[in-house]
Amino acid sequence: MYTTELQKHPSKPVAATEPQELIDAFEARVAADEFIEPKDWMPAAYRRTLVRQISQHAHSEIVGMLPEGNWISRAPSLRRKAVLLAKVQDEGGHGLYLYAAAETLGTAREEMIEALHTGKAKYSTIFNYPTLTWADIGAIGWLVDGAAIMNQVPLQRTSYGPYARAMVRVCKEESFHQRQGYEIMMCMANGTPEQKEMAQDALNRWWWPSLMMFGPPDDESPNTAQSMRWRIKRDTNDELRQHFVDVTVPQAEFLGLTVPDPKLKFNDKTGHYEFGEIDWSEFWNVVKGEGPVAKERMHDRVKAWDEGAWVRDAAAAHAAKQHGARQAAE
Ligand code: FAQ
Repeated sequence: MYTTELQKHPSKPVAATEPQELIDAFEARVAADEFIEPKDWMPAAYRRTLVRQISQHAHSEIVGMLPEGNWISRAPSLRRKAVLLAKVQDEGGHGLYLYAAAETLGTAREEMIEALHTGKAKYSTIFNYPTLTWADIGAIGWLVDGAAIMNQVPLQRTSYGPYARAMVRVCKEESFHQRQGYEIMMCMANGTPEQKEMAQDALNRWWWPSLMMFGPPDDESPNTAQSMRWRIKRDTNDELRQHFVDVTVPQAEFLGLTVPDPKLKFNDKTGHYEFGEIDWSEFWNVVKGEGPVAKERMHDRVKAWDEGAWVRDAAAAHAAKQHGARQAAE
């Protein structure tokens, strides 16, 4: 089964064998907001946490190409096709920067890909939901890229240098993606009654899974406390989720669409929206590999990897040839 294993103790305490003076120096640098770089000393658990998070982030970008890639040939105009094609290519690029950032921690890309394909590594739950209509492409750009930006902007200041720097470009591109999604939603919400209905239906289906993207509630998030101490995460899951709701609800109102949450209510005292209970059993089922299209996604990923073998072989042969030619010339 394409399950994603749940680790019981993902951020084990720093091993007793690690010299205390190195740990102290590392923690002082993190506390001073210095970037940790690949050749710097770091606790093994910090390295493990980063490889876990960055590789899962990379997998999410690559698997995330599938639901939208599915619509390139069906986009309603040449302009829409070109824009969507560019967006899907951007997501592929994000995956590559992220794999490269994770590789600087000493884990081979093949190892990470193998973990994805065998169900040992996770990727974002959101990509296990199907894209049923063109309005879903608008909803993904608006909500999914919107949630991704909310999470990734603070990651530009994450404590590991290569991850933080990769995020700078990713965030610029995601911001463009969010706008293209919102523009699709504006066209549909202001179109025919049938188009508006499609836009509302897409919002109904993507709203709750988008809120789940931020991860479990803080009191059920085993990694948050340590990741916040190490400044890998800059905000907690619940803080980012609340920020997303506060920013996105007025956008839905502007579209004339209704957020599918009868408990949604603006609280004048706190200045935040209150929202209904998230179905966490659905979230954990999807994390465990039981999402509506989880098996299809993994099948398509493995197929793409297998069918791309000749491209990787050709690129490696070309690089070896170039290297040989350079050596002969020296
Ligand atoms: N899906 O203790 P926490 C995108 C797992 S990019 C699946 O809170 P943590 C771009 C979590 O891994 C979207 N699993 O964990 C795009 C952990 O299991 P583990 C991806 C999830 O790491 C747009 C366990 O639950 N973005 O969309 C999820 O502190 C459009 C306990 O959770 C990133 O990856 C989930 N939603 O916080 C592409 C951002 N949530 O690993 C195409 C970077 C939690 O211990 C089209 N990552 N889990 O076995 C992060 O910020 C964090 O890793 C969190 C989770 C916030 C996702």
